[in-house]
This record gives sequence, structure tokens and C-alpha cells, in this order.
Amino acid sequence: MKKLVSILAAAVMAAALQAADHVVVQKDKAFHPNHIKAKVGDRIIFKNDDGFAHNAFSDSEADEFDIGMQKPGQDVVVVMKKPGKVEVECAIHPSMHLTIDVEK
Ligand SMILES: [Cu+2]
Repeated sequence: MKKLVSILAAAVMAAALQAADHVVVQKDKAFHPNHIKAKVGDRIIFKNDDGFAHNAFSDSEADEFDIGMQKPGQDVVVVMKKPGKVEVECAIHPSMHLTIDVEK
């Protein structure tokens, strides 16, 4: 029983280690890069490198989120929960678009 628990713990740790971080910088009213590939469990780190507030939200079925008001210099982390195409926009600057292809 003890061995099974330690095997399960190792499996959970391995899954956590596989998750990757993807940095998306908001600069000059654009997402850089504006298209990324990620896996379920990966973290998207939004870094506001402009001198004014941004936002990032998605109405996509795969990963709905809204980070709210993101101040200059602020980092916000969003974890991808489901596979699918995630279209991200900034509620403050409608010209800003990011596509995240999330795989299993
Ligand atoms: Cu913006």
C-alpha cells in the first residue's frame, strides 16, 4: 500500500513537471506572440509591458476566462484547462488578438 501511494505521488509530480509556461507580452497594443500552441495544464503568463492597462479574456468554450484590469508591469497567470482553440482579446483594445491552440 505504501508503495502504491509513492507511485501515485510520483505520477502526480511527473504530470506537474510536464506543464509548461508560455510567456505572452502585451506591448504596443498587441500580444507577442499572437499565436501559440499549448497543452492542457500549461500556464500562460501575460506580461503587460506597456505603460497603460490591458486585459485578456476569452469567450471560447475550451477555456473561458477574464483576467480583469491588468496594470502596467503586472503579470497574470492563466492555466489552460481543456483542449481546443482559445481566442483571446483585450477588452480595452479590440484590435488585440491572440490564438492559443490547446492540445491534450
Ligand atoms: Cu489592451
